[in-house]
Amino acid sequence: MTAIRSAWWHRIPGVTGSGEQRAQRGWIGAIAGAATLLAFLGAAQLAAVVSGPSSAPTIAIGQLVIAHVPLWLKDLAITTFGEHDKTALLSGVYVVAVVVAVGLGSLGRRRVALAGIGLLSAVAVLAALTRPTAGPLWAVPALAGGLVAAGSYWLLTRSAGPRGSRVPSPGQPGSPGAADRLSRRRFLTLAGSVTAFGAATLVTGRTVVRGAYDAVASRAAVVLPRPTSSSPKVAGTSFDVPGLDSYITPNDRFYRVDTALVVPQLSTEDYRLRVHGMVEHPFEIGFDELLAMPTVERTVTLVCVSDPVGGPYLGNARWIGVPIRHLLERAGVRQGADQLFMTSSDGMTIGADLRAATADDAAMLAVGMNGRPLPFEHGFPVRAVIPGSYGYASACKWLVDMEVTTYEARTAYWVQRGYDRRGAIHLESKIDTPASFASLHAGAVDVAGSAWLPGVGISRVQVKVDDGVWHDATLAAVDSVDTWRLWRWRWDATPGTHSITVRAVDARGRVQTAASSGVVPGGATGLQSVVVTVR
Ligand SMILES: Nc1nc2c(c(=O)[nH]1)N[C@H]1C(S)=C(S)[C@@H](COP(=O)(O)O)O[C@H]1N2
Ligand SMILES: [Mo]
Repeated sequence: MTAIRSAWWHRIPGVTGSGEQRAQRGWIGAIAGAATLLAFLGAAQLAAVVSGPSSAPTIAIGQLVIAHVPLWLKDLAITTFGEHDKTALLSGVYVVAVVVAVGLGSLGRRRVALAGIGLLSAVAVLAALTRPTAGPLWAVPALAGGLVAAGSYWLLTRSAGPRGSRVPSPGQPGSPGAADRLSRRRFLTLAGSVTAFGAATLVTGRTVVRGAYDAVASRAAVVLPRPTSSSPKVAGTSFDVPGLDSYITPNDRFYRVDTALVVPQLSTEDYRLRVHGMVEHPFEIGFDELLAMPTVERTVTLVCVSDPVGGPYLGNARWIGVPIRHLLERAGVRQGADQLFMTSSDGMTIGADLRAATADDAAMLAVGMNGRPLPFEHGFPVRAVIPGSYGYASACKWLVDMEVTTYEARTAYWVQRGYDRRGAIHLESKIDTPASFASLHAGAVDVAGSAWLPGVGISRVQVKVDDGVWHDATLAAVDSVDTWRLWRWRWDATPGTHSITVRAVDARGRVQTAASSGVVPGGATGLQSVVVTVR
């Protein structure tokens, strides 16, 4: 009751305190809260022009959440939202902010609201300053947002109250009802203006800030080197079966997994890669100098540890890049090192097995993907590709730092969160077609999919129907042992409900395990089955 009595919107003339009017006043407070939040976000977004898109409050808070999210929740988010996990997270941040702002606003208490604005600014400042790549300027957006929000709120609440000269006194023209309407109109006009200001700065601020920090022109100017060595272009790497993945995954269909709410934009002109740690000659290298080194083109399949059995988080591309071993030969690796610890421009850390990173030329710092400069989402201008380990333990995107070290000395991001440090990819296979629960006609049915163990290769794929015998599938050609291998099997389908199961055998003769394990800590294992109905 005290809260209601002390609410600022109670000063609007004509309030008698009836339940209906109170509810109406609550609405006014809620509108003030929502408008103030929008002003905060908009002003902060615009101010982020001095510090970059990642310093904006929603992004900084979102990144803070990502850094602390428990593994089960992260896996739940990936399985529920797939590659829309980032949109889902940002929507969550917005929803919480709106609920809190509207809730606090509807209390109608200035102190509570101002405390709320202060708290929001403080959280956003802290979130921004604790990001791994933050500078002191990263505090600016949230501070600017807080100031503008406090000002907006003050204006809004003042407009609704009778303070100052606007109190209608006896003898003045106008009844209390008219003053009430006047006051409300004034409030709504102001609320509309604050909302419009917030929305406009939010939308234009986003465009302005992204534009100021993008590297689109830099990427457009990149001319990829002609690889000094290229794996042969092999015929017969795919089958003409509808629903089967293509051997090479087009860039715009390649899966994307990372923790970046804003895709980093590094220009090649400013690009520097540091090579240091347990080496004789630490050095820094720029983009052009890197491209001047001998380059290779190799086809390598990338797999995410979060890929469930039969899942979509893998892809195969032809990468152009500089073998990591050339860089490390130049640096001179010292005895005792066993880890290549990589850091990206957005502060991700990825530790790769040093031996795997130097064993073969296919372990490279890639600059090209399927004949194009790396897309921004896939690590422009430089990323690592190391066959045989899941992405979290090999494939650092937006790479800016390589430290030769030991597993003992340095622990990478996902390993800190419970994943296996080596991250060796498991021998796996999947069925692309028919889809689960497909309804088919009896007779010839094409069953097809892929199987992979990058670094080793696939020698055989087998398919069985229900509890029948294993049949050998036909294998497509591959241009290296580092890629998935497409397979097909012609099934003479009989009416009824059937399950189709696949398994692979690697080039060393090992059979894919049927034992199923979950994603954490070392990646999923088990056999994929699809259930289909044949009429
Ligand atoms: N900088 C950075 N690099 C990263 C990641 C990341 O979050 N940040 N994710 C890794 C993971 S978990 C995977 S599976 C691969 C995915 O690469 P892609 O998005 O190009 O398919 O990138 C790896 N490199
Ligand atoms: Mo991953």
